[in-house]
Amino acid sequence: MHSINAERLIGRIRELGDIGRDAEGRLTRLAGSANDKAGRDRLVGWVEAAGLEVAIDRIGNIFGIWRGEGNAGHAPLMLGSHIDTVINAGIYDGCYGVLAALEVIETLKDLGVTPARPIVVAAFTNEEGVRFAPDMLGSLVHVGGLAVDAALATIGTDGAVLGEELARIGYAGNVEPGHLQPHAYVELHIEQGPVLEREGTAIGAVENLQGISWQRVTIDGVANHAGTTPMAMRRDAGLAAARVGLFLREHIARSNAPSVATVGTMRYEPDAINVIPSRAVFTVDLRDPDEERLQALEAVLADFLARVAEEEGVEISVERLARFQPVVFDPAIVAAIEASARTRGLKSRRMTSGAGHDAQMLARIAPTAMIFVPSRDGISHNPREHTEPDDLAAGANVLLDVVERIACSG
Ligand code: HGY
Ligand code: MN
Ligand code: MN
Repeated sequence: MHSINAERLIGRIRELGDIGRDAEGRLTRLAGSANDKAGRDRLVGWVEAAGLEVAIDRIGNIFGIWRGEGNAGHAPLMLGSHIDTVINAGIYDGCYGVLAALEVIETLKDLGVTPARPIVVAAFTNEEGVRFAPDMLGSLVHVGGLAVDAALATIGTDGAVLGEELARIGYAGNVEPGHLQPHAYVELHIEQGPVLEREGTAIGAVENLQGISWQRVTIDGVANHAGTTPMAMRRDAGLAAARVGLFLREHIARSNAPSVATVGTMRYEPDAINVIPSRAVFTVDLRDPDEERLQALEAVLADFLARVAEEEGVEISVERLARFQPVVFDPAIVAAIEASARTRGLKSRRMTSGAGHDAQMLARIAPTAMIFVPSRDGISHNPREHTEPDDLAAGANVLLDVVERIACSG
């Protein structure tokens, strides 16, 4: 059994994790930002130093390609994830998968292995979707789920245009998206949830990933005086908005389903302490592993919004931001992950991914699966995000085994 260079991997995760911190030390590398550029530049430096061919496509996806001798005619095995982050992020989400993929390639090169097919490390643009919706945008374009010109025209939460931002940071590549059609795709990622740690399990063999529905809701009421307006006479957009999050939590609690709902952003206008809000703009993130249940939850939300509009005397409009169906991963790759864990004496379990990942898109065009490692306290999208070095190394070694089985067995 071969092993990756854990010190090199963890050193790079920490170095990349220091790129894009503000004066308070908060890490934020939103897609297309100057901080995103700084992270991208550091990654490209490592990829070039590893002797890989670098390709940047028109949506800014970064590919490090190891062609090897005599295997150019074969479809590549693709590895990867993303290096953009949420706001005030941890250092492992996405970055671990990209750097471990690079580490696996460098380990195989150091061993003098000649793979039977090219191996590619990908860093997809805007996986997080915090500034530009939808999330997984770069991989969605890569698999043909969204036309690149439409993606480049996406307007961010700050009014910026994605294509202009990519050009500004020097990552508006010239390669047509989808130029590399993978033989298979494997993504290593932190679990970002509590299951593996709670069970003392080192490796998650991810067999499916839940569906995602993102909507932006705008509620228009009437601004009025907070002191003089009787409660029964208000058309309070803020109150109407507040009812939505509460309703979703109570509905899901009653339904006893594994669905989750999150109101993650909320903006009031005029946003003044003594003015009844005339407008509320917020987002709703719904997820469920079952497509029918997710559709039913979307319908329940739509009915509730109609009821709130009636009861509160407000106008409500909804804009769809993202909608991805649940995906099932490739059983053979999942089995290869479990076989590697067994050989290495690591406990593993099959599981569903609660988070969205680029693998959700790649599964549309190639056999795909994911490997998870434990997250301390199940925390992610939070600076407290942490995975123990031994767990990081174990996950990367399992990725190495799966890569050797798929791409080096001839
Ligand atoms: O939203 C997600 O699940 C991912 O972090 N983009
Ligand atoms: Mn991620
Ligand atoms: Mn994330």
